[in-house]
Amino acid sequence: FSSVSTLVQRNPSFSTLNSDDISYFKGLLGEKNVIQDEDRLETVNTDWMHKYKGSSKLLLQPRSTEEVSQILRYCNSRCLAVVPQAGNTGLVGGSVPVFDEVIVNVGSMNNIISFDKVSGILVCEAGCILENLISFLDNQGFVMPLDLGAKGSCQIGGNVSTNAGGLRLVRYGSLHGNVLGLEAVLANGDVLDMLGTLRKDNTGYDLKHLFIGSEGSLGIVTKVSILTPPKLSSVNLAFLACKDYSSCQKLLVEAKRKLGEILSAIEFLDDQAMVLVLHHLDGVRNPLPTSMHNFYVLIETIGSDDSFDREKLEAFLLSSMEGGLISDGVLAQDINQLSSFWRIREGVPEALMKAGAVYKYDLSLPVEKMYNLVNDMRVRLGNLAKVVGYGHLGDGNLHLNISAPQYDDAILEQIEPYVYEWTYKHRGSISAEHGLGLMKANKIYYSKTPETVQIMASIKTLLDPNGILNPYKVLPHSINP
Ligand code: FAD
Ligand code: 2HG
Ligand code: ZN
Repeated sequence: FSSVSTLVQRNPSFSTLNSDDISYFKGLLGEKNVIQDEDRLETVNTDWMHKYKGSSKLLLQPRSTEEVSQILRYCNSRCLAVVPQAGNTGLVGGSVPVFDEVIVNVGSMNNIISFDKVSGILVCEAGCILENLISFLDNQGFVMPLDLGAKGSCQIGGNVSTNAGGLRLVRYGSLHGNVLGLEAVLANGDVLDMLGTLRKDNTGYDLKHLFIGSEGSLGIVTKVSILTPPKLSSVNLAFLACKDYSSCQKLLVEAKRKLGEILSAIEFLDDQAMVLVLHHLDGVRNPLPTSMHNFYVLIETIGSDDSFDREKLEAFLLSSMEGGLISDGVLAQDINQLSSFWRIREGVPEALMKAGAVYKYDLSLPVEKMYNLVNDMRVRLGNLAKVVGYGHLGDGNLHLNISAPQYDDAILEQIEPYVYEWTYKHRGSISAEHGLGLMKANKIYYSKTPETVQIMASIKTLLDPNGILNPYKVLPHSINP
């Protein structure tokens, strides 16, 4: 486990749990929603990467906004620190306690409240699992504007709280655009009802945006309303090979120009990522097996006219092949092939997990320079570790992952602060879509000015004066002890 928690001191103003607290929670939620079982606690204290580990003694599972409100009101009055946790698939150490914070998971609040088939507006509780929402909408003839590899476990409340990006952001835009409203419970138990379903509402400050991407530091999200686009009948996916990164980038520019209105995803992975996927994931094979290529790009289109879309995509692929941007490629012939191609891209994080220790960096960078960082890192690290590059090409979002047999300070010293300085120098973001969590709370100044961070801290103090919500995360420890 990371020694990261040794860098942070437990805030002495927080209380520790006592038997009266447990009795109160049992009275409020019933015995079975107050979890003290050691095995269960071991799981919820540990993050997806098995890199961050807390020592919470209590997991609470409320079933209603009112229960969330009572929990927070009580915790605030007792100065008990709280970590909101959803699917626990976060990758920055934000969803697990650092010390003994009480874990609150709204996973039992998983009802769909309403779905309007005319507007496509879905209103649901925050504990709904993303994949379940995708299936529900599919049956209704609609799609979620958000899709990501962790869909089987992550909850919409977790997605909203991290402002998750994912595979279709290039088409549908971010949750700041798609979330029309939400309900959140503040640290003092007050319920903020901002659960609007309007496309347009300019009545003053749009406070819901504070909760989108605030990683549980300002309140617990309990309900969400989200705009969902209609499902279109024609989906095509090409799995392509490129000889160098410059070809991937040119392919992106061409795809935006020539496939614009039907382009729904454009993702890439390098040969190192492909090697790991083929080695560590069962049943995965390379769709372009004749030789290994340096880069692979997935281009997906979604449209309403099958023959038109297919023709358009085929013409694009042919001209890209003739222009030398693509060295090989294959189009998915059926739904099974389509999901097997996606499995390769979505499986990269899992393959890296199986390969050993992993250092993850999730960066927004100018797309034309993005891969230079991967090359620079390879030079810096030599034989110490494997450097893998993949991500959301269409969004300028690089996932730089560094894989090693085990965590090693000598490796970390080669990576940090170099990676953050590189990103700062290119005016990028040190967190494109995963958030800051515990991992990057102290690194915020690489991407935000001191004046901006100060306003963030003032908002935190206004909404959570005792600092009980997800302490040690998001804001730097100097101003968020
Ligand atoms: P958690 O991990 O449980 O929590 C995340 C943060 O939100 C924590 O800070 C937590 O305190 C807070 N939180 C959770 N629920 C609430 C709530 N109800 N109210 C307030 N705060 C809350 N991310 C992307 O952006 N794009 C991707 O493509 C992507 N792919 C992934 C693929 C894999 C295989 C994995 C493991 C992760 C991936 N992620 C991706 C990261 C992660 O899945 C997302 O950040 C996701 O949105 C987290 O949701 P969760 O339900 O697991 O939340
Ligand atoms: C993805 O796009 C996720 O696969 C995870 O955002 C990235 O693990 C990572 O670094
Ligand atoms: Zn991603």
